[in-house]
Amino acid sequence: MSKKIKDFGIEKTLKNLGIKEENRGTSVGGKYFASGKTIESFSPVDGNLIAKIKTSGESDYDKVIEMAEKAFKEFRLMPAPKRGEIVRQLGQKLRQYKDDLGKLVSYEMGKSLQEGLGEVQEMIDICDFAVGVSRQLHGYTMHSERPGHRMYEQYHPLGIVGIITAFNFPVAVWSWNTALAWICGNVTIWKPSEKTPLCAIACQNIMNEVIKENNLPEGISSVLVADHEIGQKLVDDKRVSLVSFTGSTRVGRMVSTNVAQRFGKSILELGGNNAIIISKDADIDMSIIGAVFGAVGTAGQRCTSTRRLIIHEDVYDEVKNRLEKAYGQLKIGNPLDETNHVGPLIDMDAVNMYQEAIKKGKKEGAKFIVEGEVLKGKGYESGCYVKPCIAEVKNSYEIVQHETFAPILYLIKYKTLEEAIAIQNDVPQGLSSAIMTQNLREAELFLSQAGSDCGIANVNIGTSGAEIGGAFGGEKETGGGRESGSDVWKYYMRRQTNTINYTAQLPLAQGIKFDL
Ligand code: UN1
Repeated sequence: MSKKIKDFGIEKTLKNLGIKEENRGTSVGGKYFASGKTIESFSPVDGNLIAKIKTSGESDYDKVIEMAEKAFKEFRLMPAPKRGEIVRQLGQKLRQYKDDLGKLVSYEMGKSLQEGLGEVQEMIDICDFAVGVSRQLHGYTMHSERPGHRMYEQYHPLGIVGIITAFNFPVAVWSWNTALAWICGNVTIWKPSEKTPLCAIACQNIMNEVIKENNLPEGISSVLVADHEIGQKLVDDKRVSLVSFTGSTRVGRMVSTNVAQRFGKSILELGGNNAIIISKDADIDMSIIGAVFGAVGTAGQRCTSTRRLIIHEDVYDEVKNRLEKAYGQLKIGNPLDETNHVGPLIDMDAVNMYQEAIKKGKKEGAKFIVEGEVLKGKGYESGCYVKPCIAEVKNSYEIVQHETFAPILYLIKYKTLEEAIAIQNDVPQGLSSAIMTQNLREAELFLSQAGSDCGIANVNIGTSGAEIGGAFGGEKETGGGRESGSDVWKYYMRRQTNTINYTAQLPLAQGIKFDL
């Protein structure tokens, strides 16, 4: 390993997280399956190879599923609050490993250390949340129309939950799914992004400790380190009751069709194209901070990143000038250094997409007020560092209608709030949205049924940084799925309506007579 990695202390981090040469791959409990090819994980921070990882082949896949099926038969019988206790222990372990895991997230994915730690905090928070929910998996009771009958509904676990996650939240999204899936009595198989396999292996190692200490069946949680072909098997597999997929709309469309074809369930968290409306009644200081963090945080690689600013004509020039100034002060560099605001993109493919988007935008007429560029020179050796940029556009430009996972911010001018809301909604995606205003009428209209059509709508907050307590997800091409808080647990269970007759007669519903 190179000296640079040693400087980051990444070797020690890997060691602390139990990542060794022999366990870098698919793991079910403490067992490893690695008959597939070897992949490499490079850090976008400095371009160095962090480690080689063994993937799973087809024969491994079936073993993983079989172990999960076996584990489910046992785990579903454990009372839900006891399963909650297991999740509580996972939360405790995550507290213990927070620093190391946060650092690995930052180094392997490229987000800032603060955001890496924040991601682990989200994992801890969802565990705490799920522990409480494990005692509240309740259904309704209804009054039967028949005398001497009782009617109620209850929720049962589904079985195997397949979790397919993206590189940008390499650990948190898994935990949102797993913590809830578990308290509901399911077992999980996680297919992480091939771009961030070490983060997943680290999580599984932490999980393995919980499994071992509680004598749980190994198959209740596994990480399947494999290519997209094995991912496809998971999607097509009838034994997988629910597929929770986070990724692009393009892939999500295929996942959803394939899962529906076999009548499986799916949760989809796909692309966003999030806007902040900045009203003439906005607190401009707050708006600038919200917009800049939303656009350049995680180098614009959150589903919830701010992609569009829809600005009232009266404050347009002021906002534009202040943004230009703020962008001039941004420090771009190593995300492990807390003084930097913007880290690298995940890889060269992402850099190419950033460049393509700028090119396309210019062709369509976008006027760049802060130009983008790929940074070169000292500290930028990985080739993944790009300059956040800002362009004045029309909402109808094709490039503006697309989600580009990069720090490109589009400015659009508006006159009336109705027009601003129409612009905000006039994209295929529907994840997150926000309005900056101190005017109650505007805020309420934005939140009303005539307002934002997104799954998340905020007032005086940016588009990113959702808390785990609310249901997270979006409408339209974002896929309609919901994850984490509120009553999202219901997605991970099957509903059963039960009617019990405690009389000696058999009256039929709807007054139907059937005498023999
Ligand atoms: C994502 O970008 O995939 O709201 C998830 C946020 C985070 C989650 C983002 N809590 O920015």
